[in-house]
Amino acid sequence: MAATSSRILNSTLAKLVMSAEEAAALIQPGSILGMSGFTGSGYPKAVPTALAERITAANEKGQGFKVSVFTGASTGPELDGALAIVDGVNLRLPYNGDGEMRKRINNGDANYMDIHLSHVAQLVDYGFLGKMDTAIIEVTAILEDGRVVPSSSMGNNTTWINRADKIILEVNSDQPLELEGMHDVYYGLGIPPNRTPIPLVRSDQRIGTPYLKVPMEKVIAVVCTDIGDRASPFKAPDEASRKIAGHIINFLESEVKKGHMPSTLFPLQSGVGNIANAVLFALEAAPFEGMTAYTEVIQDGMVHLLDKGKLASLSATAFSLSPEGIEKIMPRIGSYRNQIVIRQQEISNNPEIIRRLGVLSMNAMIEGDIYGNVNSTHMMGCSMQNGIGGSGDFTRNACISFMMAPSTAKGGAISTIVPMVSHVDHTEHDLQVMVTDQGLADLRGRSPKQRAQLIIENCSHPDFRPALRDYYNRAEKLAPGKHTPHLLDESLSWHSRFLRTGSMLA
Ligand code: 0RQ
Repeated sequence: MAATSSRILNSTLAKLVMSAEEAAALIQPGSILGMSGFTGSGYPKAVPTALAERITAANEKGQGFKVSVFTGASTGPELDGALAIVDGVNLRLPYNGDGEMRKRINNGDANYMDIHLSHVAQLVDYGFLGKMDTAIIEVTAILEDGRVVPSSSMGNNTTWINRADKIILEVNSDQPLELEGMHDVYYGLGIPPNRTPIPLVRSDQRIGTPYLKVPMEKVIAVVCTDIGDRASPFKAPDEASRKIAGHIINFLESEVKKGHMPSTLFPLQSGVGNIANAVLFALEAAPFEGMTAYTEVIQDGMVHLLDKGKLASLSATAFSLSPEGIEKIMPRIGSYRNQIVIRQQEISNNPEIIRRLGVLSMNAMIEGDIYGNVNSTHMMGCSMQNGIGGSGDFTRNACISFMMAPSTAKGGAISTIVPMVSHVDHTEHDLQVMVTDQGLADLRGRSPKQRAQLIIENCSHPDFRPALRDYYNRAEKLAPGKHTPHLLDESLSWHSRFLRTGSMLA
């Protein structure tokens, strides 16, 4: 007998409560599954794990069983990890941070489509990615009238619920009931030619309803669980991250002095990881008050700024807290209800809104080149790290977009500033500022050659700077075109040297 939950108040849906194994038995091989989840929060846990067991049993009998998995962004070990280990994934999109899944993607066993987070819902809405069979959505509670309280992320839930033939709800009693009222679910997005402007003109504005509308006739199972979200441990900012944060704060101060923006700044977007958190913590001591955020994920640093009274409001599509953050913040999450809005990612990452609000975007890169092209996703041009995520949505459309990295990686063997990036996610046309621990290059209003000199002098590590200067000077003399001078036989030689010798140093 499956466990029931006091969180399922609707009598029709309460009758559909079953075990995760029974629900997983309703999923057919070859299905396209739309799952909730974004940066390790709000993803279904019990059903994907049970599905992985079912896939194992099918494989043992020699019956091939794979599914395609669409999510909001990264999930956790019970979903991506479990399905990857049993080799159960045909196509995965749009973003992954799980190590087991990464292995299958990079050894060629799983197909992975790395796409802008703002594109996912519309590609499914347009019907370009095939028919979605089943949506598996984690929720906090089901109200008496059937309205559903979303969980710790929104991601693509509205689209999956609309587009899938069948729906499985996972009601997670680990999610605080106080999440009720924090979400803003917008149902006004149509598809062309009937789209109208999204009426959001302030980052803290609410334009929808706090609840998910779930057509009851499509629900085939309700599963109860109490498994907690994956939480990534928080690393205290290292020296490089602190220096990067310092350069950005100085730059923002000078932008305010020049009158380019008010002292509240424009709404902030901050990516994931160590550097992003370091910038957020550094903003505490910076002379900006009443800041706002229009971003994707709520890391510990964002909530810290709210607590310190520096940040007035925060709009995102998901929480992505450390274990300590979950312990400290989730029990009193209700007290943030007037300051935090959780939106679907079609809105949080929407180019129209990002451009309208004049967002300041700050994202980490793997490497950048002397002309300002950026690689956010690929190691040595071939292996997928995580994915582009929302970095492209924000970098292309922000008022000022920052790309940040330590100037070296792998203990100094790799320069993150290279002659030519080994994969391009963000082009020289997209970003305005490149920053490393060495310094900041303001690329606005500069030609490629001016950018190259700035990036080499301000951002590259002194161990690699002479070689970059040498490359650039020779390219300027010898390249057939002088607009973006390159030596094509040599431009990727730094990467091939690393692959051959373990170091980019000559
Ligand atoms: O490898 O773990 O084996 O040591 O790359 O590097 O320095 O720990 O950086 O965790 O902040 O991730 C760009 C990947 C940075 C991330 C990226 C190696 C390095 C290490 C990780 P090890 P760090 P972070 C909002 C925005 C795209 C999505 C995005 C990312 C590993 O920020 O996925 O921005 N961004 N979304 O040693 C080879 C180089 C290297 C390198 C670092 N140049 N060459 N290896 N490494 N630089 C959120 C969402 O969209 C959901």
